[in-house]
Amino acid sequence: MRYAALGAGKRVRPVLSLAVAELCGAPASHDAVVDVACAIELVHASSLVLDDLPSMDDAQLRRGRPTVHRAFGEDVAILAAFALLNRAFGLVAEAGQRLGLRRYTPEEMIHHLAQAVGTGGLVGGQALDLASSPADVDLERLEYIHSHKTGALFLAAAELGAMAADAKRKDLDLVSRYAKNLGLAFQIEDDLLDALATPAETGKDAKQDLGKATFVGLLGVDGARSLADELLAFAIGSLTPFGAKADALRALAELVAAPGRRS
Ligand code: GRG
Repeated sequence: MRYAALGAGKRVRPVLSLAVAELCGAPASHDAVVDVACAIELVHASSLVLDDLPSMDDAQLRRGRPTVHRAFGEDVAILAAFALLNRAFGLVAEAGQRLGLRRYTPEEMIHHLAQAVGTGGLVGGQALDLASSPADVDLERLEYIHSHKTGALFLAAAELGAMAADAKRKDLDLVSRYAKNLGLAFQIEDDLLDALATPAETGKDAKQDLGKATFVGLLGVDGARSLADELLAFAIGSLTPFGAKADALRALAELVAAPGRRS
């Protein structure tokens, strides 16, 4: 579990949670707010372990070192993934109680996380991805797959960050719109990296997406970049009502755009 959770990842999702919590008025250093952000990262770590399994992507390398099943065996990898997921739900339940919010209950926070993980989120996106051969996948289906497989956890990161700050419902809606667009743009940048970067740069297997439908495969490098730009512009547009208070989220969108901008 520690190997899966503490490797050299970018921590984009918990940073998103913390930046949203801060924007909505909670100190990002508050223990319970940090726990909520960590729960999001634990779900992400769990999803990477499962995604890498031989029956899924059969990946050898993750975060610059052997994948969990290669280091510890497939049996341990599966157990670690379940345990990380359980710990995530436990953390949200405990943090939700400690926060004692006015607008949201711990059950509501747990429900949002469950939505993100289940058939309407990561599991659903992954299942459709596994069931699709590249020839069946048009842009609409690809967007569906990745707004679930990748986007749903970005959405939950923002929602739970806002809830942890007891945000007004209208602010929750605005940051949700930001996060949905950011999540899909992040996936497109990930496709660009898979196509353009080396394993030394990504810490992952070379051309892991070969033989799969991707945004780069469907739109080409330039088309994928312009779709990512469009989504990031929508994301940033949702932040207008917050003014300068949302600068950290604007900076995060710029960071997400950076890796796929190589020639
Ligand atoms: C039950 C949690 C659970 C999942 C089951 C396996 C699965 C369903 C879904 C796979 C979801 C997945 C791994 C999507 C890929 C998302 C993605 C772009 C991962 C790379 O994220 P980065 O770049 O990785 O943030 P680091 O290593 O930086 O954290």
